[in-house]
Amino acid sequence: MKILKTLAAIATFATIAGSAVASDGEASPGHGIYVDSIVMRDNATYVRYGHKNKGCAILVDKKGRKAQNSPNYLCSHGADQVDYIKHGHAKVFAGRELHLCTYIPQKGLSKKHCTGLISVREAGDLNGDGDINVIDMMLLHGDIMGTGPDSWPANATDEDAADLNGDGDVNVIDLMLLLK
Ligand SMILES: [Ca+2]
Ligand SMILES: [Ca+2]
Repeated sequence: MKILKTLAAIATFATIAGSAVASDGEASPGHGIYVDSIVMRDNATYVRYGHKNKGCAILVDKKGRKAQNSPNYLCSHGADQVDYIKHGHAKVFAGRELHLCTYIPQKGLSKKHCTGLISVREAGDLNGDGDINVIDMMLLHGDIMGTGPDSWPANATDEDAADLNGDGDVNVIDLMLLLK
């Protein structure tokens, strides 16, 4: 709790932290697929996406290279799906820009049908600046206490990056994990 008090004492810097929030490229609608966030958490990459189309989606980098292999096609239909890809099967790292492209087994990858690019974020990097530091701790503390800057979260990736244990809630457990 001592750390919490320290964080509260420096909460006035929250507005400064808020101004440093980096905005990810908002994903634009693809061919029946959209992606909200790609967050690395523990030993997996979590993709929050919606899928209203036949076929599957696959993560692709901006040069058109597949960022995952075939067993990890994202095929769930319906909105707000979350799927994860174990590391080792995907060349995914924080800061990499990826998008989802339609993949139909008979036709292969369709580069014409892709979402907008979105930066891969490591859980705990709330502001997306590539580091996990005291600014992220202040943002998370402010979010939990309801005293954070209005500028955060700026997008779905910000929100998902705050959920360190991936249980769907942002609370003091996530803060404890961030402080480790
Ligand atoms: Ca950060
Ligand atoms: Ca959580």
